[in-house]
Amino acid sequence: MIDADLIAEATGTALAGHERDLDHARSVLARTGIDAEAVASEVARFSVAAPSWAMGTGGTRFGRFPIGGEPRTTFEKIDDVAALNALTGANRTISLHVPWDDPGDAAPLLRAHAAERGLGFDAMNSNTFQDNPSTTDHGKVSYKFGSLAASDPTVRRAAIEHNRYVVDLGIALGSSALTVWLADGTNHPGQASFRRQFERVLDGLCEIDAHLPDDWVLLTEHKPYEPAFYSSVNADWGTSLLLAQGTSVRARCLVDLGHHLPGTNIEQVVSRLAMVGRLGGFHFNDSKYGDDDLTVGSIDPFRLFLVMHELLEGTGGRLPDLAYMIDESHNLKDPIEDLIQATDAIQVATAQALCVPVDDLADAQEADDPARAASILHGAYRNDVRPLVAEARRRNGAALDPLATFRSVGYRARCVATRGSDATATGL
Ligand code: RM4
Ligand code: MN
Ligand code: MN
Repeated sequence: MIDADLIAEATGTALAGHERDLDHARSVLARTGIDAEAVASEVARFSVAAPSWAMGTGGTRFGRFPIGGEPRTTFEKIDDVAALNALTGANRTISLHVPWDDPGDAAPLLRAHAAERGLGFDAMNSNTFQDNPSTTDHGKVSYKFGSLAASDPTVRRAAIEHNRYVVDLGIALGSSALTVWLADGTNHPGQASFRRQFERVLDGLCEIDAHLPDDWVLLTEHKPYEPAFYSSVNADWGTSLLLAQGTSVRARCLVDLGHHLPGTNIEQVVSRLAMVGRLGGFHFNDSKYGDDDLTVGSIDPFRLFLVMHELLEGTGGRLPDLAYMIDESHNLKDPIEDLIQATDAIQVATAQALCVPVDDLADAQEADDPARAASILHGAYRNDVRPLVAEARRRNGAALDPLATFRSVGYRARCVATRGSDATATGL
């Protein structure tokens, strides 16, 4: 654990400087009619889930370079998320991927372990893209030729049963959403019928949705390619929307920022899905080329700002209640350090988006004045909102400078000492 006293001590030393920065930010924003208080309190309210499968170092098919002291169990992953949340105050939930993190009968214990640390469970994720040991519970099958879209009915049945099992686990954990990302697709033209694959996936999703409690939501996550390289069944937001609409009134689409072909206008995708009431969740990351799973906001922070701006459209300055999660792969950085930076980047982009004077922007748009519209939008983006984000952390009892605090308390070194220098985590 990261002791609250250590955080308070670090805050105490930096408090005077922070208050000067905050006063300055307040007065700059006041000149554009923005209430800094409203921005700080909305950022303080926001929370984004940490993924259980990225609490260890990631890798590529060319190799993996573990850093040691990684969580060996799901319980230890929760300990790491508790440490992260102590520093950021904005990661109050964890999202599990099953069977990478399958607590089985220990679900109530895991829930208690999380609750003792002030954490809850966000959307559950089902893995039917690998041949997993736990699939033996649902019939021994191979997902080589797909899961819900497979031509073999016993494979489809196993995939449906696995998803139902994940929902039951989620009920025991206090979750209320299931995210379905499928690798189903083809590598060769002619390998399968586009139509039949889509129809089978839709049938499967309907059966899974029927198993969900009333207050749950089913989220469909699209991705254009990988591991399927010729066609993916749920390849784009249009297909994802068709699947959600065909499944049930409550099914929603989840947008992973890395799951778009280069050049796609992601903020417009977000706007469309939100407009029709079918936007349900978010996976934050950044990318240069494909599903690179890099730190969100590290490559294109302006795009992240534009996405947050679209999310805020028509909400009166309150982020919609969606399943927000960070979905990154930390190949080089310490996973907790990467998650600290990711959380900060999302908070900064949120604060910048909250600084957009929306009425002025609407006037400029209606007056067909692109120069003024651009200057309003860029003006908001160029605000230095970092003192407001630090203030949001301070109000949540978290660190003014989470990365520096993480390093100064020596958390990872303690993990290496207790878990071992060769401890690696399950997941990506
Ligand atoms: C996929 C997708 C899913 C994640 C898996 C591990 O590319 O982003 O959300 O569950 O990776
Ligand atoms: Mn994802
Ligand atoms: Mn992905």
